Amino acid sequence: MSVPLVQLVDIPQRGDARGALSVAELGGVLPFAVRRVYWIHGTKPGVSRGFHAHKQLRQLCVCVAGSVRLSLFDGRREESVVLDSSAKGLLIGPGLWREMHDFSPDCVLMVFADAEYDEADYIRDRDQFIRHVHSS
Ligand code: T46
Repeated sequence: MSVPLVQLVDIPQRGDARGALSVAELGGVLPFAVRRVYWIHGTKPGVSRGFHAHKQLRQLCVCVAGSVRLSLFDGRREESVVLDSSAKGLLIGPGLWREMHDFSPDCVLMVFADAEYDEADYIRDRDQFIRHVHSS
């Protein structure tokens, strides 16, 4: 049986009567040490993002406000998931073409990454990505 492309993890909720608190820590929900955090927000209406894959990078995506649909493609299969809760994280490993669609106006997508930004780790051409996965 094939492994699902969409790997969702439950983010521990430590809120109390005062409000919510969500935790992502190494050894908990994070399977890697974080070297970079970025967040995607203010995406204009109708705009889609992503359209690339990474050769090595591992990431955990958490939609901390609003919603967004992520689609993942491994060169053969495509799966899609709507992220609309800060209690769920999406783990994305290397070798997956990702696209982000249907951003709500208030969407804030926080991304924890296991490496610093490196443009050389990106494959931004879909045909090149397909060749890359079929040759490895
Ligand atoms: C990913 C998806 C989910 C930097 O200078 N440093 C950074 O850490 C990042 C992430 C981007 N940039 C620059 C590179 C571009 O000039 O910011 C600009 C926008 O980046 P990009 O077009 O790659 O953004 P998205 O939203 O299409 O993709 C991002 C991540 O780049 C990518 O790793 O997996 O979010």
